[in-house]
Amino acid sequence: MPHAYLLLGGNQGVVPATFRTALQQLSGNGVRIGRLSPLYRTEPWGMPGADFFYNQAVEVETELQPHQLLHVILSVESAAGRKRRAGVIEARPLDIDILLYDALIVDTPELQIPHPRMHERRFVLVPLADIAPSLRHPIRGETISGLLEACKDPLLVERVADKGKEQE
Ligand code: PH2
Ligand code: MG
Ligand code: MG
Repeated sequence: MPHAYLLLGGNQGVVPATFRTALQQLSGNGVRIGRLSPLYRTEPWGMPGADFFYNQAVEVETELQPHQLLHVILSVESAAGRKRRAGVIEARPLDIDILLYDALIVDTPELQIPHPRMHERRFVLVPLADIAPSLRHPIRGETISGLLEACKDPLLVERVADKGKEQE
């Protein structure tokens, strides 16, 4: 079965609980949940003054094709109360990004895989390196731990607890 890696993010509401609900909804919709990184609190990237985020990386297995997976993800995001406004990055209860899908490269207006900015962001690479350090980026040819070592992002990424089972 194809393997994909997702990044959960959010900076509005009780985010750890939102992540748990999201994982249940994904697994009820053809997405088998594999390894989970610890949960991290992360400084907002490209959103000066915004609230800190929680981020968590998730390994999944699914027979859904990338665009079908995106469709499921968008419905889980909107069930969590996510509203989207075109062209604005704003606070959100839940964002689920497809980082990698096997070694596939997808480049369409609505979906790009690998996630085009993943290698620039410690809030992606730190949790992803916890569950897939030796996975190779299909375009850059580098491993996730190699990308993390080379990453110049100075923003804070702080581990809060294992597996999303922390106190809230
Ligand atoms: N997501 C963004 C923009 N900035 N910063 C952090 N720390 N975590 C995120 O998940 C995040 C972000 C766009 O989706
Ligand atoms: Mg995102
Ligand atoms: Mg997104």
